[in-house]
Amino acid sequence: MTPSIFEELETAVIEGDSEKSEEAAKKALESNTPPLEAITNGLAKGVKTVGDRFSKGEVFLVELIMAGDAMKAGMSVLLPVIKASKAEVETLGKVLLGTVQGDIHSIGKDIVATLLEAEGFEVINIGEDVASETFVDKVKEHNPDILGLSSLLTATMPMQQDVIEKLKAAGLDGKVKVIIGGAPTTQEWADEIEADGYAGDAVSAVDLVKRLTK
Ligand code: B1M
Repeated sequence: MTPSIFEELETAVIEGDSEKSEEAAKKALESNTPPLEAITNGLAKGVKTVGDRFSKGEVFLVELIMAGDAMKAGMSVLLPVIKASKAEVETLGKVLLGTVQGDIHSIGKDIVATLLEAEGFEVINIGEDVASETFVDKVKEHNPDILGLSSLLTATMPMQQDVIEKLKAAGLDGKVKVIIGGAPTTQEWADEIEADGYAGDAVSAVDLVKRLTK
């Protein structure tokens, strides 16, 4: 049986094959598959499978790296299309986004950034492994409506709290709303660290930002 386009995307990431991933992403667009569906039902499933195998000790770090690269290769085809899909004239608000210190996971954050841009927000994506002090400095510099903190490692979740505490110490609480996300984070964690919101995926992150900027 011919594999579906989602299976092709998923397999390309599981195999850590960046070229195949890019080709499958182009094929998805040619067959009018919505790009976000290609990411969530294809690429992201593949990277999750490899992540699960990694945590069971079935694959090594090199496979994890290759899967991440293959996911990014597919996304490099799909994200620009999402971004271009809804060109808003008016900016709905400004969002500063980054992954906290000690954490280099970028993929989920970059999807959040692209969806927000597609919905008409100005997004300043300051990257990964961002020191808490840098978040504070960037908030002062750009004066965003929302600060988004991504964390994919249990070990780096406390850095989300650290940023919030440093914002308070700098007298910036109340001036910017802080939202958190990333696989190990939860609403309970957001409540505990007094973040203004939590989102479990990129679509709910957009809903949350819209709610908070209304
Ligand atoms: Co790493 N890694 N990794 N990794 N990695 C995880 C996170 C892990 C769960 C794998 C596992 O063991 N099963 C595990 C963390 C365990 C834990 O702490 N709970 C892990 C580990 C241990 C590590 C290393 C420590 C491995 C090592 O070196 N021994 C190391 C850490 C490096 C570091 O950061 N200091 C490491 C490295 C890497 C790579 C570099 C190889 C690569 C990242 C490449 C890159 O991002 N440029 C990588 C990858 C690819 C993964 C997995 C497989 C996939 C992550 C991903 O991109 N998912 C991951 C396993 C997994 O998640 N199942 C894993 C797809 C993405 C679309 O989903 O990121 O969850 P996600 O984003 C979602 C939501 O979470 C949400 O929206 C996104 C889209 O819907 N979201 C937000 C994310 N940020 C948000 C922010 C928001 C709102 C929503 O508001 C601000």
